[in-house]
Amino acid sequence: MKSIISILNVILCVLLLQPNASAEKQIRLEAMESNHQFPFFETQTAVWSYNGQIPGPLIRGKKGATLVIDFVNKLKEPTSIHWHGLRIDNAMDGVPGVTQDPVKPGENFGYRLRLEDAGTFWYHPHFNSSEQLGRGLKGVLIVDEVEKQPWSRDLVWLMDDWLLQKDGNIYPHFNTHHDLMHDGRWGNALTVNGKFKPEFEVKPGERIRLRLINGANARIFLPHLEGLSADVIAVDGKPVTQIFPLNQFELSPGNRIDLDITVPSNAGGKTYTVKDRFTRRQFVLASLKVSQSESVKTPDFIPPTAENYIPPQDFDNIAVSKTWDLNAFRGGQYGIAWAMNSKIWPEADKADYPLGVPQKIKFDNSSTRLHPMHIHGVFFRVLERNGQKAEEPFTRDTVLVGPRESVTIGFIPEHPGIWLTHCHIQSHAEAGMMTTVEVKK
Ligand SMILES: [Cu+2]
Repeated sequence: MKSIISILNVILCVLLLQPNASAEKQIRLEAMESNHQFPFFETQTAVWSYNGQIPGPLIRGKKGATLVIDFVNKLKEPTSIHWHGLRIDNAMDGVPGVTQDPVKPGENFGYRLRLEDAGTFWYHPHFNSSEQLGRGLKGVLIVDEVEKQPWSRDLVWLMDDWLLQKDGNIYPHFNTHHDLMHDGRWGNALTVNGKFKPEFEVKPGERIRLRLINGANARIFLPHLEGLSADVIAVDGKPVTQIFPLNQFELSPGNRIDLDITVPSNAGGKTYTVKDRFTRRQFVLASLKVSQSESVKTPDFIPPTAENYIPPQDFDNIAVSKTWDLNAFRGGQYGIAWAMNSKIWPEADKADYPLGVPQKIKFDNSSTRLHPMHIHGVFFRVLERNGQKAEEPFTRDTVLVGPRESVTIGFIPEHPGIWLTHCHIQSHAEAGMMTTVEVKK
């Protein structure tokens, strides 16, 4: 009898330990006012955060699982949470006025997210976004592959910048004339995971998956790893179709890249810095400090690629179904309006498409400013830049459209609903640069 019980116990333990991909995971998120210690100041800085943490809690779930998020708004103004890059049920997309009502102070909202794609995603509000993101509301969401990959280490770096005053407070004016005349609100303090130039200890021989997320309001990052080579294995939460070396990859607000880095086995005691080279003035973002310990065995494997995901040739015989001209005019609630086809949100020039039919869209930037254009709920492929064929071996959910540049993208509408489409420079979006793509069943 005893042995039967112990066998049953073993079976029960195995069942409990068995990773269940379709499981539900409960998470509670509270948007609140809190404090954060920046190293530059003696006093703490008042911020808005999720659960009192800067950045917000790292949320992880396995592909196929469902995250059940009990969200509470403890701010003094309405808010919402958008799950950037996740292809989910439209009602869970977190866009007030489009997919849900704003979550008022003191109210709750239940988000139910079925994790369809493994990769690097993030979350942030979609209400008064310039201010709410600028005060700190953001966090990373990682969807793990069902088959665990043998990385020595998985590092997550949420890159951000803060506009801080000399007294340590956040500069309290948002969507200013200056921000709108330029490329939005650029901060004066760059952080990785809320820290200034953090050091990450690694071991010689380790193979690291480094996930870079640009959570800034407007700043573009051009990460450069000094003395280390890296391969890009995923862009915007989707494996690339062909792995390529990291050279000049511009991460605009919203973009993510996953890098494959091997620490040389003889690098014990070395420190590798990671710099941002987008502006003329280079900034150190963070560094990898290699311990003096013995070299570990470097895992030998090839990260998965997404070979057949919306191949560019699928769009060869398709005409552009929508062109959005991106430009500004005088007017709107801030005096300068950022428009798509001369219309500002909510008076937008929208698009609608039948489910499953490949579409081509063109963003025509007739302004001299930057516009990282993001479409909710889809991965798209860049097909052309300024009429020239683009050769990007990956798909995206956000593409930087440079001054006077035109970018043609292709995608297949796979999820019904109304999906917001906007510039990810928060103040441009707040000043009108938003519209929707409706996918009809
Ligand atoms: Cu813009």
